[in-house]
Amino acid sequence: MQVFIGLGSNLTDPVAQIKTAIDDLRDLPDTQLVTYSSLYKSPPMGPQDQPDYINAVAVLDTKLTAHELLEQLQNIEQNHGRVHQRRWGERTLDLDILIYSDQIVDDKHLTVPHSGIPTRSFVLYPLFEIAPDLNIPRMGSIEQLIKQCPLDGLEKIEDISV
Ligand code: ROI
Repeated sequence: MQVFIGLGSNLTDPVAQIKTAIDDLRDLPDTQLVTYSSLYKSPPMGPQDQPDYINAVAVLDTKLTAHELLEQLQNIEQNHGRVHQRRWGERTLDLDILIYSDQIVDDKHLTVPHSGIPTRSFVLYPLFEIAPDLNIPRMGSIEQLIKQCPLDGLEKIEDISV
């Protein structure tokens, strides 16, 4: 299954958090890391009294189910000493399943495709970089979505290659 993962961090050396999280994705069982985007810097969505975020998007090819993958991602977040105190507040590492093949999931643990995709430049632009022809279930083409989403201060900061 082709899966897109959103990565975000704004605490404890965010660039290192994202790079090591990408290595952790590489080590997941029954999973291959296919590719990942550049790193992007973005002002916080939510309370403004928190540091800027580093964001990226990775693509996996996995045999794990969406819920098995969610559990693995939560383990990685915990291993990064995730702190997450207030709603929409700062975090060491956030790993979200953005898209899981063509599946629709909506239960108390997981909503896929991720409901924030259409309004979050820090998701859409890295996604467009690695999958410009993507069609997102129930949301439409990335090309159309990105036309309706301003950059909101998003900046590409560094190219890192696989
Ligand atoms: N804001 C930005 N810029 N990047 C994020 O990854 C991010 N993640 C979040 C909230 C708190 C909504 N804001 C964010 O979870």
